[in-house]
Amino acid sequence: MFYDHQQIEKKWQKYWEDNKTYKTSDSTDKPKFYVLDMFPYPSGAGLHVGHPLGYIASDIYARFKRHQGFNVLHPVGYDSFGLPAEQYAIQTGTHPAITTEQNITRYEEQLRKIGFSFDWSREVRTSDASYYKWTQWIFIQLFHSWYNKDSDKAESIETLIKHFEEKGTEGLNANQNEELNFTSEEWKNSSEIKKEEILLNYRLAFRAETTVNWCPALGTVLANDEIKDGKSERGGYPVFQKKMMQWSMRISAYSERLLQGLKTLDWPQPLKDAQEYWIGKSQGAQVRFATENGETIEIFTTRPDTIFGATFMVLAPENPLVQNLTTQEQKTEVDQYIEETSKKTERDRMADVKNVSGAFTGSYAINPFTCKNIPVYISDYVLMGYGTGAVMAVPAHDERDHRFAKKFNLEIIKVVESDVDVQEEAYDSKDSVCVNSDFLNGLNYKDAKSKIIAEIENKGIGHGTTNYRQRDAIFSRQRYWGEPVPIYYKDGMPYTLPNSALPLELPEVEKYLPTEDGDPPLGNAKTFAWDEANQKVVDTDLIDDKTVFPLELSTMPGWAGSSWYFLRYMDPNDDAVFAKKELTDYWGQVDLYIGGSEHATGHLLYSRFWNMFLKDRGYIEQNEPFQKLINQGMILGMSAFVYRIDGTNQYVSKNLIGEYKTQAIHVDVSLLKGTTDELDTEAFKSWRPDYADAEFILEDGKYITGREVEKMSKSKYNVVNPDDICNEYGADGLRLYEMFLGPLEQSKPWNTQGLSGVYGFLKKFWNLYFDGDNFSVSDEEPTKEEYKILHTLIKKVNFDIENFSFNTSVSSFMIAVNELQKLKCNKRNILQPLAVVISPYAPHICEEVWNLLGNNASIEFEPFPTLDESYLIEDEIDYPVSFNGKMKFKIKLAADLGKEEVEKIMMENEDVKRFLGDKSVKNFIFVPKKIINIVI
Ligand code: ANZ
Repeated sequence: MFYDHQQIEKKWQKYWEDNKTYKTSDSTDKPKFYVLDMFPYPSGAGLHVGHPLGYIASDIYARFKRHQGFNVLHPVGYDSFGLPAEQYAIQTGTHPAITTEQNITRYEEQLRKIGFSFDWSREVRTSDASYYKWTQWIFIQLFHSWYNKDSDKAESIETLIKHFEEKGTEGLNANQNEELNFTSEEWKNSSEIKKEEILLNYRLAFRAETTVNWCPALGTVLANDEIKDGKSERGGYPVFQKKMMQWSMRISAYSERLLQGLKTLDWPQPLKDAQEYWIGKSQGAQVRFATENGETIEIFTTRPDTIFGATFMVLAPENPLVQNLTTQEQKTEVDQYIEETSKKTERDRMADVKNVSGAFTGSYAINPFTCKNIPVYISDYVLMGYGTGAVMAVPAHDERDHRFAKKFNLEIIKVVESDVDVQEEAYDSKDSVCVNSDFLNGLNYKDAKSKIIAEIENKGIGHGTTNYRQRDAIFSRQRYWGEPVPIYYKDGMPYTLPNSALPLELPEVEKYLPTEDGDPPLGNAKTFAWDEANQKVVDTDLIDDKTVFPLELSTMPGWAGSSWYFLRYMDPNDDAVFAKKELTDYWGQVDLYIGGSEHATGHLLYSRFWNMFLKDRGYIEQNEPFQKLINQGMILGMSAFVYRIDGTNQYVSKNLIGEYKTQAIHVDVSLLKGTTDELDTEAFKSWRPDYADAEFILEDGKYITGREVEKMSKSKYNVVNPDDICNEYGADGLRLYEMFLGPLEQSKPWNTQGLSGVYGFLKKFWNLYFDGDNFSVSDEEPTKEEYKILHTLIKKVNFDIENFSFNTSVSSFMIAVNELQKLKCNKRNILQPLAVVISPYAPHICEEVWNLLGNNASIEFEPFPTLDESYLIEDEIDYPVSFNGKMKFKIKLAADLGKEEVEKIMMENEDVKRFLGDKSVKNFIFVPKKIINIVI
């Protein structure tokens, strides 16, 4: 029977949609299972075959769990705010909402064609006002919260105000920007503005002057993970350091919990390592060094045990102390150096370890342990945002300090033995001991560290401390296409909008560029001011700073909406809460999350942070959002090249290049003939005007292109569109093939040629159910052999899916179907369960045969066939028979025979008699189902 995949797939996709087959109920007795994909940004280019890889894997898993009787939540949505639609708006004037809508329509069409079992009714879009209303609401909750280090969680700002009213700052243990000290009287006597200013110092969403990565070409601030090699990741524009007043999120308050939480997660180790490194916990001490002119320099060190070797100090050029420490003579040099530093990004500063540079301030500090005067320098290798922005330099034991000392001719004193390589960390070994100071002599690293910290505390010049590299996350973007921040300004202080005013909708603007005054694009909006008295958004012209106030003009970063979407899927249409507690309780954690490893230190940290915050404030129960996570590998493209002979419009076929001087040029893979490497030269000529009169040097009448594996990308012309594959081989073919390519986590090249293999398998599977053109399945009882094939497969697929080894399942399907075909098996008791086993991978064809088998309901909720191990038990064992341990021959014996019976049979066996000759048996060794060994 002809396997008409197009007709079958269309039919079932319509059936699923009409019958809402995958709509998930919230009230069932079934146990829950939450399978989530990292939702896509709907780009203009549409999907290529690399995108669905993870989605196919998660879909198989979701379907498998339904067969196992779980209530599965498997949603989809769009991360639909972002730069590309806005850049397009700047170039063309098309509203980003329009571009986004078009792109989503296209994505949805493509996704539906692949037959995913998404509950489409739960779709969310981060750019929908009904969604970002709740992103804004979470922002407001963060604004009205502070981090209490004693209770180790976020609390309402009200508890902080109460503390101030009762005790001022006394006994307060908070995560804050700056350490403040005031009494309850002082608090009570402060003006409203002063109080607001103080509270901003503690809020989890706060404003502070920060050095940011400013990208003038994009007109916005970028996060560190949005920058690659000093350029913006999108567009490759230069990025500069600039000080700006910015919204920030106090993620640093959660550093320790983010670190500890990792231990509870089933995530790939490299991903955990990346987060651990990013958070960057170091234990050491903060020490104050006095200077000659009365200033105090506070430093952070992880190696207080080396303090006897601190022969100079280095400050970050931005350190505010620099002004007071710089002497008149050194001022020009220092100012010039500061100016140079401002041009470098922090990344460049950290990366450039070879070229040390710096300037002397002219001042000296006093080493509190050696009591020697040590010079104070500034250098860009010390960063302002880390520790205290100052270091004690120990050139004998720190590589960067060593280079600096060499360049500026400074003293180098070795204070630790076996730490000679000036390698940080090289010195953790037990036998390293302190030298050169009576105080620490002979002590090892740990003891020296504790002793010196105790002494530092004793002297009252510092204390032991833990530092985290992770900084607070900058939250403002000077862009249009993002969530408006629900804040207005009164007397220069930020106030949140009331919840009743949410969503604060993105206003219309005429231009998507910054205003002439350098305000973000929202500054162009005509209606974007807050009327406090009437509690509504009004025309910007009405701002009088008495009752009508300006609204915040920056928008939220891309990561805001994606930091909580997994919660919205649990209750996507609720207008009263972001998600009802009973539903977040029921769905709990995401049980399986599949997505790319590029989100390691962005999305996956931010969403853990917001999740922990929502838990702290009692809105949800679970501490961690994503219990198990898998990073799918990349599907690589097979780029094709033509070879243009330099200075001509002549192209030489790959194997004839020889002496020609040529340039390899990417050609679109769709210009190749079928699945071969041969170029369709006519199609090539009409591809671009430049190639219209191209000439070719052919081999055997053909132009053979060069092929190379590269990242799949539109710019390399090697993308394969899943729509084309679905048309030709079916969605089932695409699904099976993507899994068949190799282990999920690995990167692997796409090779269209391999598709015919899985397509052949689907046809074979289909034909098991047909006799010629007639559907034909017999009710005859299957043989043991047939059952064995089925149950071997059930066992294998169960194991494979639970271990995310989808590729090996596909090979097992092929083996099973081949064997059944050989046996001409068409028995219902085999073919019916077989369809269920294969259906998570190839749902359309399985629905069709399931239906032909006379079942009316969808195959989706059919219990996964249970394994009957008895079919797998071997009836006969092919025993190797050894004499004195040497294998001589094999013999088939019934599997259930015991030692005595086997020995009896063996003693009468002609071969055994021959090998024995006249010798007698000293020992008869029998290991059931394994070996027979006769000792003579
Ligand atoms: C003395 C010392 C001796 C240091 C030694 C290291 C080795 P991690 O592990 O990353 O926390 N440091 C402190 N603040 C800095 C800043 N703002 N910019 C650049 N470097 C800074 O690194 C902590 C170490 O990095 C600190 O310990 C300090 O140098 C330096 F043999 O102090 B150390």
